[in-house]
Amino acid sequence: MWCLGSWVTNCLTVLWVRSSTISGPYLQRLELLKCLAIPRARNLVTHTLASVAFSSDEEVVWHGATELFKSNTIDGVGDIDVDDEDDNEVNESLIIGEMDHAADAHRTDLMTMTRFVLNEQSKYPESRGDFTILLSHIVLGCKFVCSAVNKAGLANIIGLAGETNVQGEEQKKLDVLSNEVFIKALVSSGRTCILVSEEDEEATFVEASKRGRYCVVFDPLDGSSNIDCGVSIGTIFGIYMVNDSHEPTLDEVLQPGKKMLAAGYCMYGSSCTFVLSTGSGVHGFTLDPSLGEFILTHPDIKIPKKGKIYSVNEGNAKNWDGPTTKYVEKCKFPEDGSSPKSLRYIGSMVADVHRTLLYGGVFLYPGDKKSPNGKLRVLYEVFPMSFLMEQAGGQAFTGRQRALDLVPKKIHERSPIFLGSYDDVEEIKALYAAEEKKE
Ligand code: FDP
Repeated sequence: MWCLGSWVTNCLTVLWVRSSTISGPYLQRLELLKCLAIPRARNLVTHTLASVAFSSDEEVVWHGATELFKSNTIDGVGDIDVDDEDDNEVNESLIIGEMDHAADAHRTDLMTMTRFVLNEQSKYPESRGDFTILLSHIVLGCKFVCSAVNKAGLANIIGLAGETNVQGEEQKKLDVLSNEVFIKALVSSGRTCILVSEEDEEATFVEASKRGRYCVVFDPLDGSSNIDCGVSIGTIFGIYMVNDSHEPTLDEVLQPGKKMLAAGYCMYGSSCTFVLSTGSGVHGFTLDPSLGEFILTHPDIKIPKKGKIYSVNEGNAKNWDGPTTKYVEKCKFPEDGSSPKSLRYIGSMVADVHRTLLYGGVFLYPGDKKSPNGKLRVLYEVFPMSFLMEQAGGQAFTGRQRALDLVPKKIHERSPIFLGSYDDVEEIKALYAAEEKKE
């Protein structure tokens, strides 16, 4: 007799592991558990993993897991005996009710993000699975933020938190929440050393007992001026590896973007999309809300070599320099008889870059007379997006140099940026080169 209640208890026992001790094989085992066709039990496993990952305190984890177990038991999961005739009816409708979707019938071999990264990891026998663990914590943060963004209007968490961030911008509640979630998830992964967040003036140095080899630079909720009107926003991140995790210094993150090991973003839009590069191409995953898993939907994204769209805040045009002005003029009035480019500007970097990556064209946030360094931050906006563009076959340029060659001097430094299709950025580079010759 197989009792589902004890099966769930077994799952919880398996999950009774501190997040810092989760290893690659352990994640594989979890994947297996989650793939089992018992939706409620699978959700329980997923949620329990979330509580494990968010706390490094064993008491808190155990208490959280027990509470979760209890609350899931109340609606009839924990005590269903599959072999008991009376319970069978409930159980079958429970399972069949949740599985009876045409789409589910076709889903037979799902490439989840964890599976994808584990596959990649298996190419490097010396790999200890640390990166996979780190990524699973970033993904967890993104799922949490995605859920919070979706519920924002309902839960009344939209609105000002009454604080300003280091850029002098008003902070929204969702920004604060997202930042806390990511900091906690990253620290509790036991794999990070230094964290740089757009929301925090100073970098976070992880205490020695929880320290790992990675530095994560991130903007937990980019495009926050769009929160209140429901426009797509996102999380952007880049990952470096430290040389010395015993005595880490800020120099570990003040590195050129080309030294990043991985970069990506998660877009909270009409669907939740996670785009990742670990240095061998760019891959896109879409969150399947019914599974709670990111599924590979856009393998090996390549940006079109030339695009038909330009994306810029034209409201700043009066302050632009010569090459930017000339380029935008050429987009509207091409001299070679070709059709003008279309203008698309959302004002949310993740959404504008995502469209550029898929449809081609160019996204620019240039410097101008008022703000010579533009608006976008080098470490957690310019670098990750430039890394992705190059990995997808495009280019990223600052107006002076390849964006990924830039060496930041401060963690919140800004830089002008022109990124997108190879040929379009080439045109912009030619205009800046011509300007330089004149000087
Ligand atoms: P936001 O101010 O809404 O947080 O750097 C943040 C950013 O958005 C980017 O996401 C976006 O591309 C840019 O600023 C938009 O700036 P403008 O409003 O000046 O166009």
